[in-house]
Amino acid sequence: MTCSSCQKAETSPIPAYLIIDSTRIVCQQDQGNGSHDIAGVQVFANQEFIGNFLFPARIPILKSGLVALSINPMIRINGASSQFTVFRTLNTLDTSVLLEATKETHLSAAFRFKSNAQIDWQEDFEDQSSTLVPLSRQKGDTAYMAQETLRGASTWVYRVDFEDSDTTKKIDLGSFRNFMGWPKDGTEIFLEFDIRCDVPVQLALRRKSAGNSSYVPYLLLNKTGNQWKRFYCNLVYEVSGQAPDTEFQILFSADKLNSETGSLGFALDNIRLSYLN
Ligand SMILES: [Ca+2]
Repeated sequence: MTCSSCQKAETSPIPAYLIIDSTRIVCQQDQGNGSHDIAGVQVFANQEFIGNFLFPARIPILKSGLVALSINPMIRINGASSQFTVFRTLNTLDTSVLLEATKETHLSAAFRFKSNAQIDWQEDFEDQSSTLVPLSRQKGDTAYMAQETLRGASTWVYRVDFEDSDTTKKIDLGSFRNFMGWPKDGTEIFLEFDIRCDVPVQLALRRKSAGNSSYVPYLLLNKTGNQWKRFYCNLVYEVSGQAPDTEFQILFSADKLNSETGSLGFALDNIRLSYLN
């Protein structure tokens, strides 16, 4: 006697498992540091698409023997797991591994920036200076370099504190530079940074071209409390299709309301802006 489900169980191929234990980013000078929050990988085995996997990932692959793997790093855009996308300014990792059915093969994945990756801005504040500058601030607001613990290590960060006062406090931190030459053809432009904030922080772009200037709110970052969080933003939507002479300034803005008491503020570290040329 046979039944289709039994037959299926008997003939189902048995996968090998790829386990990616760790990921890192290897940077050259002027590409920033290895800070990252790679959230998963896109995997191809012998040119066949296997899938997209969030970490921790135990990836079933129905192949055995020496298998060619191509692995793309993936990130969550705007902190949303629903926008899980390949971080295209980094190289695909091409490697070969020996796979055997039922067995686990472990891999440590190192990614590098593509040779045509342009890093327009990177800042880690380790020299205790910054090109991020307060554009508008009110009496009593302080913006300064401080040491904090991030990913278990002490590091210099850019910090803004609002002290108690009887007025609403507001600050706009801006990139000192107006960026020019960003691709307007739909190429992805990734801005990544670490942030810890007691107040919501508005990420925005100021666009300037031929005498016109506009303020474009991009993403409102919710309070993270005492936790540092790394964000990846794709600026393509506000850059694509703009006039060729458009300049962009990046702004981080925050308010402290009258009703909020105590020393509140936010801190930034490990900023990087990259795209493909
Ligand atoms: Ca730092």
